[in-house]
Amino acid sequence: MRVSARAHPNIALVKYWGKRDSELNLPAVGSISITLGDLWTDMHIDTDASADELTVNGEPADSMMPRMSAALDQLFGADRSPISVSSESNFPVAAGLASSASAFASLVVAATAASGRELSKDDLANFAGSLSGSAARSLYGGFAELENAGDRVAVRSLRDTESWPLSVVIAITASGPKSVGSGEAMEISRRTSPFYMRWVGEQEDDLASARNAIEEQDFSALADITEHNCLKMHSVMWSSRPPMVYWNAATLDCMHTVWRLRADGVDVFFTIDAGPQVKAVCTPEYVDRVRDALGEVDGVEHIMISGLGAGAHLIE
Ligand code: 2P0
Repeated sequence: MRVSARAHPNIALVKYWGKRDSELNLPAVGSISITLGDLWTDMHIDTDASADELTVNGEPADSMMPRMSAALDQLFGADRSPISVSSESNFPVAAGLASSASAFASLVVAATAASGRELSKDDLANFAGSLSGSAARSLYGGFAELENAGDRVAVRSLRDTESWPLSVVIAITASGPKSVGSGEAMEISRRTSPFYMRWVGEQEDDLASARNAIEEQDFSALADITEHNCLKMHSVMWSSRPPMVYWNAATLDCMHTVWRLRADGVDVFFTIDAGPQVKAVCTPEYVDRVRDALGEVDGVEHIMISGLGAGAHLIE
């Protein structure tokens, strides 16, 4: 039997960085994200396999195998038959574009259906989050908030895709995999950054500001809190030992380009994750202008554009 699901990556506006329980993979802080509609991962689960296998865009992906096998054991039981898992994405994986979010969100939706079990959306989000923290948010479309709720997370929709249709222009400044994976990097920050506790302590205020800006559809307030929260997260990374600097020269040039555009009256702001890509969020009327400006920055290899999109779902 073959079951398939599609999930979209999400970009955090208020970010998750740090775990309060690394065993259960529970985040130290809540987060708010937007789900991208034009980038996707399709996950296929085949239950008539002769051995467990995992391929990503046609290539074996052994590093993801332990997390995937553990997830399948939870659903099908440890004495299950072999399962073949294959995925395709239309964007680069492991380069700071939240590919683990769309991979694990689509995996839990497809594998749960293949196992014949029915889980609530809340349980699916917790299951996805236990595999990769950001994946819990990709169960939801539009604007989503992830909150800590005891020994679980609670994810909810703050606003749907249609009621505030923002666009995201992604400047790819390096397409290789990142040097330190997010999970490991967060632990280094928790142990060594002198700013880590301050980061955790201020997150509730940042979440409240972003929630309010989204509710009021206040672009300028959302720009302000998103850039502040992003740069605060990177300050934690930079002040870790060893330091984690995911940016390159083009990353910084893109930031200045976004600020110049905004000074010229363009509704645009940036955010940057654990990688060198710059995600510029703008209103749809400014997409061409933002794309052209970022495309001219030295070192930008290519540009991807996405609107907002739906949560993870089964496909034919
Ligand atoms: C986020 N990131 O909120 C933040 C911002 C990267 C920077 O969530 O260890 O792959 O699997 O729970 O979800 C990337 O981390 O980490 C991430 P794990 P994940 O989008």
